[in-house]
Amino acid sequence: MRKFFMPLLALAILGLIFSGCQKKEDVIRIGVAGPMTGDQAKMGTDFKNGVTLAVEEWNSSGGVLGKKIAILIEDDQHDPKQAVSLANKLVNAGAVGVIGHFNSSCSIPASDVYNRGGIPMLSPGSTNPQLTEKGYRGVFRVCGRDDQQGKVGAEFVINKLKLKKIAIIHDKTTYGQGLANEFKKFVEKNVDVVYYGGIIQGDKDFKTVLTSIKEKKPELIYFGGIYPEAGLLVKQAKELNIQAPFMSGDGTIDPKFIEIAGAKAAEGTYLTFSPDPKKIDTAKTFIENYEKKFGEIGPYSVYAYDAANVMLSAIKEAGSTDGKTIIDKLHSMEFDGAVGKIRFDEKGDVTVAPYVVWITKNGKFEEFWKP
Ligand code: ABU
Repeated sequence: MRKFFMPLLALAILGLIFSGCQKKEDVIRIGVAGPMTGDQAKMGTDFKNGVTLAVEEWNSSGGVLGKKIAILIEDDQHDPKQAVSLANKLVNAGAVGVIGHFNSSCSIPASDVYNRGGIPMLSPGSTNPQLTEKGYRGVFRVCGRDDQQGKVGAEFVINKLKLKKIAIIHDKTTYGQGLANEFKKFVEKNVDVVYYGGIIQGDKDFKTVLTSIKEKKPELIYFGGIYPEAGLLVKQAKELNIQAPFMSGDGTIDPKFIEIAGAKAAEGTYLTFSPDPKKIDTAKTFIENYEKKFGEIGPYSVYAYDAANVMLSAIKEAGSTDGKTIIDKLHSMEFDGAVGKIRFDEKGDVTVAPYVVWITKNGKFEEFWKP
């Protein structure tokens, strides 16, 4: 009896192992990394939703290279150490490419890991120039850069608002301070910067710094940072009866900013960001499908969606999941994104990155000025 069952049992175990291995190799894994929890979770959720929609569309038409696509979602909590740790986890889990991260302070150190692992990373939202200045061939972004964004902000203050006296605050992060510095570099040729200083990301009370700024009587307060602190700054400025409007960048343009500041205090805030996807014909189907599934699009939903489609199109065209082959395709191809044609330069930046100025009006954001 034993003689009969033992070989059968061994065969069954082998079969199970074999089918398990087959299953593992039958999917192509794409990582998605960003702040999925905590005070910036809205941005990570927009990434996750955009990539999910793209992957579901690919999977419903057969996947890529005859395999289904699986998403590995990782939460960096906008912490650089956590970003490096999960980047290693994604490489070890066999991700063939990563869509992420959001924060430049996470994308930059994580890019070292992806570069060593030989896989491409495509950030939908990290705008600090340093990300693509390290010479890593596999690092790309589908958004613009803060040297472009800071310049447009400065042109707006000089040419449209014609201001003479402004204050600049930043959150001391790679992104926030970097953007504030780019803006300052361009604006101070024509405008007197009467205050320049940092706050701590995560702090809740900014009344001391705002009181110092009020005494200098600036005509506008520029903030380099993200919406949780931007919302509190604007709210507390209003409580201190500061009349000067605020201006900020792409880290602030989220409905959460208006929610935190309150619609009344947020009214009239200027923000630099890319043009409204609702005015772009090629984004129409994406917006309809996204809103049916997840509700209103966030600022980075479309960029995460485009980043995933770019990555998967490169894999399809490469006919391979080999990192170097995908990276070569990413450099040589032109992609049809929801926001328009996407092509990368030799650094991994998009060749076209328009920035415009938006304004907060009646609890919503609307496009206001083009350079
Ligand atoms: N660019 C928006 C904020 C994210 C970052 O670059 O850190």
